[in-house]
Amino acid sequence: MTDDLSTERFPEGFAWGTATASYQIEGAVHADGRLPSVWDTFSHTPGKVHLNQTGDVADDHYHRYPEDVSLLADLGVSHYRFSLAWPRIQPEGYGPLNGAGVDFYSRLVDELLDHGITPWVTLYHWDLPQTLEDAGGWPRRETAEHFAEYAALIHQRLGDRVSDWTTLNEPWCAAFLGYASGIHAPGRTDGAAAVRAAHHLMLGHGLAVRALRDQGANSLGVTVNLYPVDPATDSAADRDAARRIDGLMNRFFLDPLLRGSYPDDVQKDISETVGTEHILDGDLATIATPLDFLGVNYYSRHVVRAGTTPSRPSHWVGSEEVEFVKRGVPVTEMGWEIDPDGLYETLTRVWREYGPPPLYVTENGAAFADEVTRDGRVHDEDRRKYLEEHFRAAHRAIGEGVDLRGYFVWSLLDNFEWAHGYSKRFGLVHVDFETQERILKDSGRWFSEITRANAL
Ligand code: IFM
Repeated sequence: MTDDLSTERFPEGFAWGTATASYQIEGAVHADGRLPSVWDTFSHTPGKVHLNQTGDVADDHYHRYPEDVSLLADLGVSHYRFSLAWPRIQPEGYGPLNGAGVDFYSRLVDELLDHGITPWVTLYHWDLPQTLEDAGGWPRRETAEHFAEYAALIHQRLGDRVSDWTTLNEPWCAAFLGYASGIHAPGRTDGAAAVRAAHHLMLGHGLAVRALRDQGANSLGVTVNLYPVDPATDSAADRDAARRIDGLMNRFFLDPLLRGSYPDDVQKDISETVGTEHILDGDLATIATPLDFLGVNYYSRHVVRAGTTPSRPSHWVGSEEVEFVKRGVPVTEMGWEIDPDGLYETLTRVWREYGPPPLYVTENGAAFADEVTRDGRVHDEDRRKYLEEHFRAAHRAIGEGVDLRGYFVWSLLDNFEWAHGYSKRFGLVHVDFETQERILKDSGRWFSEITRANAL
């Protein structure tokens, strides 16, 4: 690395980007042959999402993508991370591709390339075709096989123009929020199903990596969401609570993906809930198929202590009694503690303990209660400061030898924040959900200076 890091320059060629996900921005849920995903079903089930809001229209990105790509160009980003809606491309989750759905992504990719922006595709950001959920969902092994088939088919159609492929976004959320606590789609509350879902998500990832590799792909990765987990005190019980949550949140995914094994302590923690019959010979070798990069999503830190009363339903399978402690430090609108050091710790830890392929921060950002002021602007200094502090933390990790190649801000646009509906705004661009008017926030203007200077 030849750059002078003391001037807080980022390495040459550093990928600056923003990230989005299909269900959160596209809308057009009935357009051109798309069938429902689990999120359509979930959001249309009364009481599941804030104010019963849905992704039916969202940011109407399906129709407004040219405007959104020109916003990306204004931001000066070199990369754009977005996900493909499986039920748009292969509406039932198996069988032939839906040409009209493929064409949408083909047009989007061309528009990005015309603006000199590298498309960075995520194959799965939680919108499982409802047909596959009806057949058993991720707890069922066949879903992993369907996923790999879908990956191979769409790679055949877009692989001539898209080089960078991420299989999954945040398998922890898809498995444990979706199947254990049920606060995300499909809303099941079955800890054993969640553990099996996690395994099959990772198996699907490994099968897809192999399939794409066979087709010549050479920039393949997966995105996990990681948190540093600290004990509230130095007591043995609190330290054990931290071990448990770190195990389920971080190591339960990093170990299989990067070492080809599940952590023994976590297997023991969950053993009363679920057996290991779903793990077949060869699965772990498939899951640990070598990668070209690892995507890290980082938002906050967990501080935990031992508790006595299990809370159910819970996404902390086998550790339902652990309590989460608030330290009283500033939080975002999500209630998440702002902790840039946690990003530094996460990146350096993964680098040190796992010796992974090059890293990318595939998501980091913050929701704040933005307001459009009379000058027609959004003066979101809190978000700008949040990003600056996190960029500095990433820079520090690079200075200590972490091979971090890029940083994607979550998110390009205010969007459908899952169970929170439209109540949490993460965008660098403000969206008026009535009129669909977009306004570049001050944080976005500032970000465009960073991307162009490649320095803080
Ligand atoms: O909006 C989500 C995204 O879909 C996945 N990562 C976290 C973001 C903020 O909650």
